[in-house]
Amino acid sequence: MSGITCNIAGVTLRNPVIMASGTFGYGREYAAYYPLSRLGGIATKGLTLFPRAGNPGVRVWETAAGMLNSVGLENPGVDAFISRELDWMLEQDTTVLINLGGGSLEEYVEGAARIDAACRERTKAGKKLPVLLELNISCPNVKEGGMAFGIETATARSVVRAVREATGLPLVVKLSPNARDIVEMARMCEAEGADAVSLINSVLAMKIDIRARRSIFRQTYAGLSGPAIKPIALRIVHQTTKAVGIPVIGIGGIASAEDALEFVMAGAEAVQVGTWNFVHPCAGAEIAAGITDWMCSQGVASLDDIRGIV
Ligand code: RRO
Repeated sequence: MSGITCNIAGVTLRNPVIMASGTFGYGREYAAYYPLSRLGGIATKGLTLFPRAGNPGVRVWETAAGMLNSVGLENPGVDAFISRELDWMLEQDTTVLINLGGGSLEEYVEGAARIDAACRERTKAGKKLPVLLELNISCPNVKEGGMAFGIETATARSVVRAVREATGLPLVVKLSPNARDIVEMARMCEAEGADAVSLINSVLAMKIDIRARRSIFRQTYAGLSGPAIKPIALRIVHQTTKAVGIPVIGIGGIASAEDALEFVMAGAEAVQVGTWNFVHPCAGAEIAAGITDWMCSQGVASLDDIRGIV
């Protein structure tokens, strides 16, 4: 069904269902459950220029309708990703969103430049390259990076501008609901030449161990995701799509085709499924198939016919 494809910065996705960063690794474990070509795309675990061990102590905690995480950007670093994972991901016949975090402006720029060079090399070698760079300025769990750049628009602007100059790859900026003004942030991304924005990252939250009388998490706060945040995410996506002309990728608690369709009706070009991958490993493929079923049952030939209808 062609009406289910979507387009982000000239890259055509088979369907609008992308696996969210940090919930899908680099795809290898999930490939045992279904062909990853059933997905619109996969966002990698957040990468940084150098490897990071992540946060000590408790990293995940289930809540009534979602989960808290304090992973702390554990990743093998950009170079290891390029040498060990990138080619495998490109063979899976789906779009790859390379999620990039950083602890300083220089680290973001160097990380983006290395990813850009690796992609250029592969394009020259004749490889098809459905790759987007997803710039993460919204990680809530590391002191010296991520969200520190995504709260104030002026600070975020310097990162978006510098990364935009460092790469010709299609650029998606992943935004934080903890930003002072996320709509203004999205407008800034558009003005600085970003091709799309993705939102929302997890919501800063907390869990207290009343026996120990302290936070469960060493960093005190953690990121809340899952169905608990879906109505908030939907509201923010709706506000943002009305304010910018670039595509918005909706993220936040999507657990069914119906949830995904709500985001499309709010104006999202595509969606990301995160926490639900931990509940049902086949969630992504089932949600994509469910969207097609719904369209057939409703006589909707193209998602364009319902996108932003609300
Ligand atoms: O690794 C993390 O702790 C993390 C990241 Br990079 C992010 O972007 N969002 C999140 O909830 N956790």
